[in-house]
Amino acid sequence: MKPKQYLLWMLAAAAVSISFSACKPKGAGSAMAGNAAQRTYVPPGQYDEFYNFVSGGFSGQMSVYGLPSGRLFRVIPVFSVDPEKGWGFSEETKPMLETSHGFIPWDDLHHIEASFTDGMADGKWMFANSNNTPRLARIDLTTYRTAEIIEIPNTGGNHCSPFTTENSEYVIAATRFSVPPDGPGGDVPISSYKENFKGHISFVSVDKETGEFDIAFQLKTPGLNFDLSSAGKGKSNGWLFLSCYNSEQAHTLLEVSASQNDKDFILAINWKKAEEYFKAGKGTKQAVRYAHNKYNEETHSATSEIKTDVTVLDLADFEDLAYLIPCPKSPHGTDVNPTGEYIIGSGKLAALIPVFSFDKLQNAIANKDFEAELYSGIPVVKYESALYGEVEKPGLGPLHTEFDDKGNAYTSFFVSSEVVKWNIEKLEVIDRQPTYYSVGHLMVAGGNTKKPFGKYLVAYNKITKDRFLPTGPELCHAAQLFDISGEKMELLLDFPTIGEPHYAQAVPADLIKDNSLKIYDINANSHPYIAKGESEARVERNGNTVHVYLTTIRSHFTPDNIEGIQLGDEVLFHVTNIEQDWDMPHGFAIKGAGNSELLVMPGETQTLKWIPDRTGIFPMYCTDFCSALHQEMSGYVRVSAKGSNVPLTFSTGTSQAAAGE
Ligand code: K7E
Ligand code: CUA
Repeated sequence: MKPKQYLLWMLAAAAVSISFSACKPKGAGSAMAGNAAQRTYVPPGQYDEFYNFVSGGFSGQMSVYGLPSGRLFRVIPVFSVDPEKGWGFSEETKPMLETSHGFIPWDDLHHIEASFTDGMADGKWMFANSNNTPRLARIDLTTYRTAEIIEIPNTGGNHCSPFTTENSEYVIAATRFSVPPDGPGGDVPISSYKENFKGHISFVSVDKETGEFDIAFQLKTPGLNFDLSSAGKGKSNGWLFLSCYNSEQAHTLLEVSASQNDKDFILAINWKKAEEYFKAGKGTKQAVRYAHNKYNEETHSATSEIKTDVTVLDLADFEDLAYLIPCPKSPHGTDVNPTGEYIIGSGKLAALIPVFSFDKLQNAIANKDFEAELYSGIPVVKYESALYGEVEKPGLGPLHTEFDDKGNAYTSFFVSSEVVKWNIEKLEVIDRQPTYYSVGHLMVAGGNTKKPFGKYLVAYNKITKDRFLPTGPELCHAAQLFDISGEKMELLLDFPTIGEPHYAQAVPADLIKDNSLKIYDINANSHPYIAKGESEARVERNGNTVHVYLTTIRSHFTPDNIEGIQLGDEVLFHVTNIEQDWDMPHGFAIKGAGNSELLVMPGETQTLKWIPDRTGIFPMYCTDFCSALHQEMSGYVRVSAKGSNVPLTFSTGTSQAAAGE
């Protein structure tokens, strides 16, 4: 965009933002279904039709809602600590947040994508990205917990991630900010961007049975900013399409300097070919450092390991891996339709939507129908040669597109604050509905799979002023549910969300609800500090470390009286919940502890570290209302001066036992 055009666009954007703060978008209310309440009402005791897994943005969490009710079921800490669950506070979960930079208890989670089998969500896992310190997470849909986090080397901001291939062969993660590759060579002038800054696209393999991640290989690219991507499906399976902005390779004031070119690119990668090269031993091993963290369900403990190399294939060394497709005006989303034939680009500053054809792209590549080579050797396919057609005047500022089961696409428009339904083959707009306000991502149930369910669309909106009761300077972000089963979209429901929602997935409840874990089998618990029953509960001193093997069952701790702790001790409460009933967690907290509670599931062991800072009596108690006598579920710890002659003892009821040395 020329600077003048840019100015015009800014003015247009400003006008829209003024108008929506002054009055509701045109047609407000008209698209609201008259019987909306009935259609979203899930009567008490009944289940929702879909699970909706929604990114929590800068809260670092993923939240789980029901559709169509919008009811919130669970918040899952992913790149965050969560005092409600003790996640990141218990000794067992801390390693999940280790990185090559040390312990990092926060990140910015933008995208959630399901594990796929044959292009359909298989209900095993959800994958999530972190946008700041580059990481990829796998969330287990039996425990609704984060099972694994892997750090991504050579990457500066893991925004273009995670995108799953048709059979979850790989979860793909690409860098948002190109940066010099990891290692000592990174100390270069920022102005040397064009020579020294590179992009990397990581192919993280997923074990079919366990889901375990491994970085198979990376592709090194010219210094571009990758925004989003979609793996091909059906006929385009084996290809990957990534939107890139900053084709200008600017390194300052990107708002203007990265908006100069009329067109940026979609980078099309033949990943099956890249995989062949990798398997044939091509590429070079680079020394890097990245953390790989796994949670073990049997030891109930996470481990963190630093890995030290990665195989990199440089696109400059291969002729047939990558092609650039010109795409108007700073593309954001790039989305592949259910048949795999159409690739939809969304230029953030564009007033049209380009639809590319996979068949035409293949022909153009076969015929070398290129307009140029850029960045030392990547062919640029002619725009017209890859283009199926353009949707004219769809709205302002397209961001993301999802699909239904009837050949229609739904695109979110940030600037004009609406969702637009259009027919892919005819390139015609069918319907448009305002959102309140400034929609980012949108999601159709199954909308990124080979067979969308197509019943519901959810818009995830950035601004909610005047939609909910005010709560100070910060208002909630929100989701809006539309019924898309008819010709016109109908607004059914607004519901607030946790953090800032970006992408989301919806999975039919029937596919996963019966897989939900009810308890951990205590006989399979191999935590090194388990007490399998009250008879194994005890206190042991090892120098200045005191291990408390503590059990919980309705409604007492064993032991519940402990004496002989001294100042200077580090006390580790290893709490085993010996219940074997569903929905029977117990909590644990002690006065002055510098972390959160523990919330321990039936059959699980978790450890709270406590370093007392003064002498006296310290109450401990169960934090989860577990029975009528929950309030009685408590105990005392006595702390004496260092070197005191109070013996180490523990008891429950009247039996007073001397603690083991
Ligand atoms: Cu929110 Cu996917 Cu980070 Cu668009 S991105 S809105
Ligand atoms: Cu156990 Cu309350």
